[in-house]
Amino acid sequence: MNRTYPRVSLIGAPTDVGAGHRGARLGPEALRIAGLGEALAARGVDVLDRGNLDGPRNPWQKPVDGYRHLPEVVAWNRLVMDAVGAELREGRMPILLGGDHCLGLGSITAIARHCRETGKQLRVLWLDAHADFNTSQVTPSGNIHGMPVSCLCGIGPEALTTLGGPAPAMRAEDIRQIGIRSVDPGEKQLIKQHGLDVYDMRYIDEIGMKRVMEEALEGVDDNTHLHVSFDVDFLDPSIAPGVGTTVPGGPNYREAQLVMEMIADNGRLASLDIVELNPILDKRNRTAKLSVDLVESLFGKSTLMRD
Ligand code: 5AB
Ligand code: MN
Ligand code: MN
Ligand code: MN
Repeated sequence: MNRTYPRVSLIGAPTDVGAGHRGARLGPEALRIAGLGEALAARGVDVLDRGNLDGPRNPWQKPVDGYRHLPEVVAWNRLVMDAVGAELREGRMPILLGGDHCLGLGSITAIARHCRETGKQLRVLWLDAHADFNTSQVTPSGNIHGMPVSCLCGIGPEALTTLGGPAPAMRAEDIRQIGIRSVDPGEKQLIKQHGLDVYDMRYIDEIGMKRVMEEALEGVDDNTHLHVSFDVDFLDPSIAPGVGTTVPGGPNYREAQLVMEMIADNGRLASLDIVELNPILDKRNRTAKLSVDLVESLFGKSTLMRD
């Protein structure tokens, strides 16, 4: 299969203001050191590393009214939204190097706006152990990296839900969540209420990753902007220890590869977040290297003889 890829821009967002552990701020450097840029270039991709965004430091405070570091989370997401939007306007594919997953809000807000401007349909694949659909009322932690999906759907503090304008950035039906295995009780109710499409580990065990991906990619056509939000804790912790919130029972190496390969075969990937990598908790940058390996598959490096 001969593939041509759009030009890619790497955007580093070195922060962990949305998380409950510190260390995800080192994610962008760990991914660079693991060779992300070089690996993409070796696949024939035109890659530009835009360096790191410069936002507020992590004040490391307790939550206030159910949110930890809300002003800092808003500031970082504005920076990310603007940076991602600028790449899209130039016709480049943004790859956001997080940073914690609160940044998915800024990234997808920019992408959703781009879709409205270009008349494209949006499809988000949310690869994660968690649904990230909490609110200040139901969150067990106050950590905003557990809230980006609800905020994108218009549920949350105004400063976050109106980041890109008065209307919600996204509809619940625009997203498919894959690999989910840790959902808080109040969060579960909200997910049901809003009808989110969740392919949890039980479902993956029962029908297999191939069919799950076929379902998740159904309807993704030439008129679709496909965004992948890859929370590294999606992966089983036995292969990916370098994350703040490990949950056992995740996809193994081959299942994760298949996810990436099937997205590559679909051919509509137009933007990507790589988030929640925490090098402080990693073993010799192993999780960063695995992430790079998986991104190579996302860009068509098949382990099989299909080329
Ligand atoms: B991640 C938890 N649901 O809200 C919460 O890593 C964990 O971006 C959130 O998926 C994990 O604190 C957020 C318990
Ligand atoms: Mn997440
Ligand atoms: Mn997660
Ligand atoms: Mn996490």
